Amino acid sequence: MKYKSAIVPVLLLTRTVFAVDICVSPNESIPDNGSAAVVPIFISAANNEVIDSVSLDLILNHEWVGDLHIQLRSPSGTTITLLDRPGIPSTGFPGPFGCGGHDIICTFTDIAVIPAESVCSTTDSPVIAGLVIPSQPMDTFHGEIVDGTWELIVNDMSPYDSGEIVQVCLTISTDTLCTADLNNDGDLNFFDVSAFLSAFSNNDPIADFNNDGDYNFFDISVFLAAFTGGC
Ligand SMILES: [Ca+2]
Ligand SMILES: [Ca+2]
Ligand SMILES: [Ca+2]
Ligand SMILES: [Ca+2]
Repeated sequence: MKYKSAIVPVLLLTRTVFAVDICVSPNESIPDNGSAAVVPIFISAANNEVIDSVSLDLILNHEWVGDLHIQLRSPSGTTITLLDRPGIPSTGFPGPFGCGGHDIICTFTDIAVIPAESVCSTTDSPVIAGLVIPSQPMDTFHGEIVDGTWELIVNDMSPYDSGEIVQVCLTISTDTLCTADLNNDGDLNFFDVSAFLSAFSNNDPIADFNNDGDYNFFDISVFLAAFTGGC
């Protein structure tokens, strides 16, 4: 008597397998009330490594943090604002020119509980410290490729007080896309093979596994390698 197994292997669509933790120390002056200071951060990763989460550590000296507008741009060109002139618009304290505190030593992360914009003191230095929530969520980058040039973009929006970017560290965890899961259901099984063969016979670009515009043995070979490699 033959039995059919009722157990179907369940494989996750993606897995977190890769993490980047890279620092640069530009010691770059921020033009006072002028053009942006841009710090490039180069990351090399396979192009099926996509972003799960991002955080950024920043050490920045400045005499008046309320002058600062800080953004982070991904290799895909998505730009989020990390800090947008803390204390502006003013609600009384600290006054019309924003937070007059000195210096930043902080980590911008979505898991913080205090918005960076809400922190101000005239006595604490660094005034923006510890874990802080960026103006726009880091999760905006979720699912984008990691590989390429990231940019920290810092503007000083007001005359008289100035500063410099001392150090920037980018920490990124990634997911690896499961390319053989062609029906995108999180499992690798007969249905993916069937979907591949159907796409292959129709010259559907999803079957062009080696990305050369042709549909031939090499695509079958790359697909089978991805399939047997699992997710
Ligand atoms: Ca603001
Ligand atoms: Ca200034
Ligand atoms: Ca599947
Ligand atoms: Ca091909």
